[in-house]
Amino acid sequence: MICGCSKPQSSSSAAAPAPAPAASASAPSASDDSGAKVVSIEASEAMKYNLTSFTASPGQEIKLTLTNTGNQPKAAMAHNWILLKKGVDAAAFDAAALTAAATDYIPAAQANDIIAHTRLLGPHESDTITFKAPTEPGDYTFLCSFPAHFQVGMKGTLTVK
Ligand SMILES: [Cu+2]
Repeated sequence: MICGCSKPQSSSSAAAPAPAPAASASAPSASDDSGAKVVSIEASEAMKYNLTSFTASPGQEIKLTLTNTGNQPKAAMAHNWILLKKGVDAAAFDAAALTAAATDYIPAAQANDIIAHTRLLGPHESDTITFKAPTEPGDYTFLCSFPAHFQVGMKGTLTVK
């Protein structure tokens, strides 16, 4: 239709009630608005994760943040978080990662062993990734592949159930 009207369609600018502020700012480890499971993990200079096990439903979306709480330079002490597929030999994966410094200790030949991973974090850096939990119930190992960290226990388990 042709509309010569000059009157701008008052598109609810000022009159519109402000949308209710999202009441979801809290809820630290539950779910966000999309139903994703929110997980926050700290990686310390003690070469440990502060969270070594958590659960998810099959196929659930997971929003995971890894934070490196340490002060040491990245070359000496960095951390990542790598979730391996079921049945992958974590020790063998970690051994392969040792030679993958050029790719931040993510071994290219083992890319198929990985469900999800963060980037390698220097001091006080953090990274947030979103991925879907496996659909098959069971235990899935996660680890830090920076040299020696897995061997001293920088690992944990995601249980899908
Ligand atoms: Cu580490």
